Amino acid sequence: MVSPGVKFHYAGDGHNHWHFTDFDDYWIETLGGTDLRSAEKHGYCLEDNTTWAGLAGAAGVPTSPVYLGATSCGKGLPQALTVIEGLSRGWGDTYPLTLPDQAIDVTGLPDGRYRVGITADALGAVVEGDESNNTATMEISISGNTVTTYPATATGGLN
Ligand SMILES: [Ca+2]
Ligand SMILES: [Ca+2]
Ligand SMILES: [Cu+2]
Repeated sequence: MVSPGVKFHYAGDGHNHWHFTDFDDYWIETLGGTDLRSAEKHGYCLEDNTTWAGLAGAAGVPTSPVYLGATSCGKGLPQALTVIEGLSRGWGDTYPLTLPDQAIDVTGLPDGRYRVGITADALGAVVEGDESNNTATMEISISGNTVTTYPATATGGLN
């Protein structure tokens, strides 16, 4: 499907490659749904680095990665006129916690139970076959410097 609203920007802040702009939005909220804090990172160099078992072997799911950050995303090419990056069906792009800029600052939030959520394509640039499955949430509890996670209550993804 064609998505003319999709934008990319060159991230020179140590990434030195092109990011898919506003790919997602993620936040922490009260269990009653009141937003507390939002994330800062919304742009990514997308790559296929994680298989999703639920679609393994399904039609249109490549058995090996198609898009890899090392060979796509226009690394070191701020003047590029064409950039190819993406996520294949059945693949995800997992970000280890060591990658910078992903944190949600919870300074000042009291110990307790909260919900974290993420919405893919929150601004609606990507035209999808199903626009209703883009949000996932899970509950956590914060106690001092310890965060405990509880099973996810929804599934999500761009498709
Ligand atoms: Ca969409
Ligand atoms: Ca979707
Ligand atoms: Cu990057």
